[in-house]
Amino acid sequence: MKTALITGITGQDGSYLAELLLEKGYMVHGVKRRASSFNTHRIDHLYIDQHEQHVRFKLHYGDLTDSTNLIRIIQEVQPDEIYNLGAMSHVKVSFDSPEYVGNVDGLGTLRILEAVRILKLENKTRIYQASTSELYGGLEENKNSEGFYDESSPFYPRSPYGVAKIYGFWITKNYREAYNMYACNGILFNHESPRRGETFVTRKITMATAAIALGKQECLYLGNMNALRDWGHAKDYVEAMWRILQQDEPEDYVIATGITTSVRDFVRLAFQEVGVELEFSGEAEQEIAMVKSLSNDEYQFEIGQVVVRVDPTYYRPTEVDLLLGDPTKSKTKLGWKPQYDLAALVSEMVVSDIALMKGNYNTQWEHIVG
Ligand code: NDP
Ligand code: GDR
Repeated sequence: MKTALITGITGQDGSYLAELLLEKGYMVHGVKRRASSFNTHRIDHLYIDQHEQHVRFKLHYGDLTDSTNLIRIIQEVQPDEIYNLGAMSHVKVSFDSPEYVGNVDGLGTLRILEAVRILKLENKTRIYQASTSELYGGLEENKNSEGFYDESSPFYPRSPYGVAKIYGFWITKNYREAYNMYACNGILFNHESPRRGETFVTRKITMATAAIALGKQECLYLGNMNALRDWGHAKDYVEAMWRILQQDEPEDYVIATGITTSVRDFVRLAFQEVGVELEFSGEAEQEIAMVKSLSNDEYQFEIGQVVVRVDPTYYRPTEVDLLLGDPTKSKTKLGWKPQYDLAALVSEMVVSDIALMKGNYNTQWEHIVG
C-alpha cells in the first residue's frame, strides 16, 4: 500500500485528492490546522461513509509555518508521495496579508522540501507542489505564438500570492536539480467545483444565483467582470496531480482546458441554469445586469430586476486580465484529459447551491470581502 501525505487536505483540492487516493488504495494522511470552529466539512464523509477506510485516513494537526511540526509528521508518516496543497490561496486577500502569504505559500514549500532532505527521504518521497497560472500574471507579450501560456512562458506575478508561489515554484525546481529529488510543479489554471471556497468568483456567482432565485438575496456585487479565466473542474485536476507523480522522470506540467471565458459570461451561464437571460448595460463601475427574459416560473425573478452590480471594493491593486493555458504536454505525456466542460461545471455548481440554499444556509457571506 502506498502512503500519501496531503497538506491543505481540508481545502477544495485536498478533499477531491484524498477521495481519489483512497479509491486507488492509498493510506492517506492529511495536515489540518487547528481552528476554533470545524474546518473539516469537505472531508467528513471520508470518515462517515466508508467504515473500513478509518484505518486508511488519518489527520494530523499541523501548519506550514511550523518546521518542527512538519518534520515530525513526515518522520512519522514516511510518505511515498507528498502533495503540498496547503496555502493562503486567495489572490485579493494576499494584498492584505502579504507577509503571511510569503511565509505559508513561499517558505512553507521550502519547509516541506527541507524536511524530506533532513530526514534523508530523498530517494523515497516524491513531492507535488501546487503551482499556479498566477505565476504568468496574464501579460500579453509572454504568451506563446498561439496565444497560450505553456511550460516555457516567462513568469510575471501580479500579487503577493503570485510572488510567494513563484518562490515555491523555483525552490521545488532547485531541490530537484540540487539534490536529485523527485519534486514537481503542477502549474494549474483555475479549477472550481461545488466545494470551491465561497469567496472565489465562480462560487460567489453560483451561490448568489441560487440565493436570488430563492428570494434569499437581492443582488450580487462583483469586481472586474472583464477578467478572463481558463476554468476547469477540480475533480479532473487532482487526477493530473496524481499522474504527475507517477512518471519515470520528475517534470513540471501546465494543467488547463485551453479555453478562456470572462467573469461576465460565467454570470450569464449561471443565471441560464435557473432559466434567466440577463442583459448587461453600463460601463465599468456603473455596469449592471438585469433580467431580460424568464423561462422557468419555479424561481422568484421579475423582468427588469437588477441582479448584478459592480462594486469597486472587489477590484485588485494589480489585476491578471487574461489566463489561457496550453495543456498539450499534459495531454501527450500524462495522457490527461478533462472530463468536464464549462457548461457541466456551471450546471453542477448551481444545482448544488440551490440544494444548499433550500436548507437553512446563513446568507451573511454576501457581506464578506472576497
Ligand atoms: P483552498 O483555499 O480551498 O485550500 C487551501 C488549504 O490550505 C486549506 O486546507 C487550508 O486550511 C490550508 N492552509 C491554509 N493555510 C495553511 C497553513 N498555514 N498551514 C497549513 N495549511 C494551510 O485551496 P484549493 O484547494 O483551491 O487549492 C489548493 C492549492 O492549489 C493551493 O496551494 C492553491 O494556491 C493552489 N492552486 C489552486 C488553484 C485553483 O484554481 N483552485 C489553481 C492553482 C493553484 P483551512 O481549511 O484550515 O483554511
Ligand atoms: P483567481 O480567482 O484570482 O484567479 O485565483 P478568483 O475567483 O478570486 O478571481 C477570478 C477573477 O474574477 C475577478 N472577480 C472577482 N473575484 C472575486 N474573488 N470576487 C469578486 O467579487 C470578483 N469580481 C470579479 C477577479 O478580479 C479575478 O480576475 C484563483 C485561486 O484559486 C488561486 O489560488 C489560484 O492560484 C488561481 O485561481 C489560479
